[in-house]
Amino acid sequence: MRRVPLLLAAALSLLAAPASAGPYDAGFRAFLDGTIAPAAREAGVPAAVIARELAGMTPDTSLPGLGKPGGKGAPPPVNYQAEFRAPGGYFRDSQFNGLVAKGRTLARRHASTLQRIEQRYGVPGRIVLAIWARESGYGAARIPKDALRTLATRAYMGQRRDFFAKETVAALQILADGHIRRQDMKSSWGGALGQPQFLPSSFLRHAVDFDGDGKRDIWNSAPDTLASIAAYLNWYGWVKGRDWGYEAVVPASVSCTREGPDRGQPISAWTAEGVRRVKERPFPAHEVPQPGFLLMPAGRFGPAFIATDNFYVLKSYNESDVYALFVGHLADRYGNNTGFVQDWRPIKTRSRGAVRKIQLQLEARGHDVGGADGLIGFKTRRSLGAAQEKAGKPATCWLE
Ligand SMILES: [Ca+2]
Repeated sequence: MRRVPLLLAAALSLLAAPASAGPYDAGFRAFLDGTIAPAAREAGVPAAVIARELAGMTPDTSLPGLGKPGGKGAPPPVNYQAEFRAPGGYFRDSQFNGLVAKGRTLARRHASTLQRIEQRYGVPGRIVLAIWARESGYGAARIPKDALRTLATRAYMGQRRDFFAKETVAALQILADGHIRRQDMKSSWGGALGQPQFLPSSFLRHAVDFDGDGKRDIWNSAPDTLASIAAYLNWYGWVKGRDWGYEAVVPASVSCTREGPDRGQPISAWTAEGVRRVKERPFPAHEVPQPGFLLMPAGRFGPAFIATDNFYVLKSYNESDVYALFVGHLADRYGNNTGFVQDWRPIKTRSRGAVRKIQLQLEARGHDVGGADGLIGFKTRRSLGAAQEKAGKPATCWLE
């Protein structure tokens, strides 16, 4: 390998010297010293750790979603030009086949660990594996960022600054506790840590040392990662012995406006109204008296489901219905790798801005759309359906 000529090396080091400091470096320094460091001291992080970890830190202005620093600048607006993706786009067979094959291999490799995890936390191994897959490709995804710098930059000049200031302090606590070396504490661009993609506060509450080396290492240890995911779901109320949900056929007599976690009833009541499981399979006997919830992510244009409470526990990981359904469906596919029985039919999509406009119109007419954010959640779907019914049309619970 050729050595860099000495003169060139000197010129390069000049480029990196403070003479070429970024426009926000001084303000960021003042923010670290005046806001983050005192908060960290108050949280019990030793002064030596704070000084060591914050020394020489500059903001990472390459992160997306940053605004002007200093607390006054408005955060960058949501990109309302972006197309809202139809749910069916997330469920192509091609996306699942690779994940299923790799997941089966990993299920065998970690069989005894997953068994012990299920015994302790009540969460089935296939659910834990599916979240691992979704969050980091079973740990194979590149997680590129210096977590502390990413979080501190967001706290200084991103959206939700107070939230990220607390997460920055939590990240310092993780370092102070010695779970991971700074250079190995990697995050996504959003500041989510390691293979299960925990924010630092979630790490402090939920991360588990399951391989017994004294460190909660969700960056390098598969047992720690898997147990941490299960501990998280357990804490959010995973109901032991219940599944996440079942694909179901919903007759026209049961309105799609009855979707949602606040409109549940015993599964036996749904079946009494004519809701059936696909392929004429019965619901498992132990589930029948338990609560079930209608779930129709594409309204009448796609598969329908009777979800259990555990579906909403999956949503504690990520509040999107499509996310939770992806995890549940992948967990099912480790078995026989078959797709949904009902098709995702072609469906109307609009920009987030256009969806938001429709949501504001629905709100003006007294509907609850769960906040006009340009995304189509269950409250928006059933409000669309209610407006259709009021207009004397059959409800599709989707955009017209
Ligand atoms: Ca460990």
